[in-house]
Amino acid sequence: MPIDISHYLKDKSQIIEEHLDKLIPEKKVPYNLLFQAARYSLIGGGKRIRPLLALVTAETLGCSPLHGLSAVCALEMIHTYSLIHDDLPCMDDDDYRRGKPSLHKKFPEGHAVLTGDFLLTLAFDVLANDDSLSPQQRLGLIQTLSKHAGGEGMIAGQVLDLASEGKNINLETLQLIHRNKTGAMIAASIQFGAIIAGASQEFMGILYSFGEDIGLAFQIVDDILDVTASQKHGKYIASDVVNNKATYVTLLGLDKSQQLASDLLNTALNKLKALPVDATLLTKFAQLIVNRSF
Ligand code: GRG
Repeated sequence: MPIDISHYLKDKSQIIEEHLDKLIPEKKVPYNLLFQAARYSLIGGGKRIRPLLALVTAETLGCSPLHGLSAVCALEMIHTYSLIHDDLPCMDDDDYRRGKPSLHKKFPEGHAVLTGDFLLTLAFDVLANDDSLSPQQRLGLIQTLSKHAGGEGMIAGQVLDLASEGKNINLETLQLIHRNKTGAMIAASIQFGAIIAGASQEFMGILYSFGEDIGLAFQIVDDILDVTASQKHGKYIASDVVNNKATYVTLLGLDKSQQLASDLLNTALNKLKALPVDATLLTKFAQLIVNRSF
């Protein structure tokens, strides 16, 4: 029977949601505010693209469903911390996130900084302690995450992004920013799935390259949606314009950006053909990510 990908992803998202809820319970401690704030940002919002990508990749490689569930939740913790910090007045200064007030609008700003720090730290704690995985796998995941979320990935991209605000940058610099700021965590998510499934170096390389293409396509689509969603909702000015940021749309225009995202998707999907497995799930999910409308 053909796979109903939407149904499949909805089921898995629900499981991720319940697991995140268990990983960050409220606590009867004098500093429970920290757990409340972490739960405010982490639970009940977001598309869960990164943990879902890791689970779908692992399953594509023949791993039993939900193996490494705690480990993939660490990806969502890092992603959520990055959104909390990105929304702060010293960065993008966004008042809303995931359909509700940003964390620093709901809690004192200092708490928002600390909650981001907490989620960042907790992610590595969760990885180190996922006893469904071997010590070697846990180490591999910790190495992958520290590299892609850190100074050779997401933080590097964010620094470049901040430094480029209000400047005329070229396409090469924009691509470097996007590949690091957003693409690195998407590629890391695919690598998580490959490590959890115990993939060979050869398969790991193919999947990683697939992840890099999808990661860049994801961000190009985000640039496109920033413009098209603001047009649709009657906002004349997209948030990237407000923040004086160069995007694929400002550098290439809407049509060329759309074409580039679609070319990247096709290139990525062709890479999957080299894998001796049925990659239907991963293919459908990648198509959904690149063709998403929110
Ligand atoms: C502060 C260290 C640090 C890094 C921030 C990821 C990031 C770097 C900033 C986010 C800014 C942003 C909105 C970038 C656009 C692409 C992106 C990451 C969108 C949000 O990801 P989704 O669409 O969000 O997966 P949900 O809410 O569905 O999880």
